[in-house]
Amino acid sequence: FLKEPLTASIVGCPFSGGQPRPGVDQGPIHLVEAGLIEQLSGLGWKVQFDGHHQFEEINAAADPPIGKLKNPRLVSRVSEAVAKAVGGHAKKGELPVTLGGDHSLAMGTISGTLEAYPEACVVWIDAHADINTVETTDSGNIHGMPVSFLLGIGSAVPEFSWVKPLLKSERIVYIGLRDVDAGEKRILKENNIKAFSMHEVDKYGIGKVVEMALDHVNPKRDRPIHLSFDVDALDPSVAPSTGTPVRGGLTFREGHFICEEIWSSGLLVALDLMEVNPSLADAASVQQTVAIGCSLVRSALGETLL
Ligand code: 5AB
Ligand code: MN
Ligand code: MN
Ligand code: MN
Repeated sequence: FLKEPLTASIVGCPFSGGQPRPGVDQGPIHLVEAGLIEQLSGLGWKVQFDGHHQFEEINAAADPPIGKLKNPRLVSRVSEAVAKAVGGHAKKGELPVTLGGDHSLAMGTISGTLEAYPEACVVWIDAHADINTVETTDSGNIHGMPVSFLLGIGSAVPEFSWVKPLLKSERIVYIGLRDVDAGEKRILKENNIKAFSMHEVDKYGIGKVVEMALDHVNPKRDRPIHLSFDVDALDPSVAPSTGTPVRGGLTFREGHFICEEIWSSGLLVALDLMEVNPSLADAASVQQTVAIGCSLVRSALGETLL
């Protein structure tokens, strides 16, 4: 699906409005400063990056909650801008690499991908399902909700009417889950959404899990793949600097293996690397998390061990 010369378009999204912890907006800046662009060039990619996105600002007074949802107008407008950016790159046959920022941004990135590739499927790597609806969310943090908006489940929020329910429930698969809210568990069951939790990773091994995951969303291995990777899928000992760490996560190798396999499929059309928060944890932990963010992206873009 990608055009030659292979071109990675970096969509830097310094955005934290989908959750309450400051600092996740610095994630993309740290990833780029750590040398990500040069590293991808080194792998042979043509890399386009013309600076991080400057998002419109809406102050808190002008953006009161809608129901429980926090910063709804800001999250909606930022994601809409991201959808346009990602969709534009995808339509040109470039690979959009979105650097978050919090995971509410995936509402935008996946909308953009599906606009360019209606048949695309989503592989969502996360400790969390991010599928709360207006009805089920407890926190009101929209980074825990993007998947429900993409599927069109839960009551519609007029502010988000630009998000088209373009994602079908059989076109998304999860790997790494271990902190799923009760309401989310119900939604996953009711909608027959395939999910491989850490239990399945332990039971079958990551190799078999990735194979089963792709068999589900991409049985003929002919659909474009959008990979949305939340660094909190990794164990906190591996990637400590993130807003909602949960113990018992993917190892360093398991995380990279997923990226390597998706690249090997030849079907990757969009990548998100989300929830790196350089203001959480000590300097060494930050450096470690940022370095792992970069190496996950490299693995997804074809870096091999041999
Ligand atoms: B993340 C929680 N389910 O809705 C909620 O980091 C956590 O993008 C969401 O995966 C975590 O607030 C969102 C409790
Ligand atoms: Mn997430
Ligand atoms: Mn998460
Ligand atoms: Mn988060």
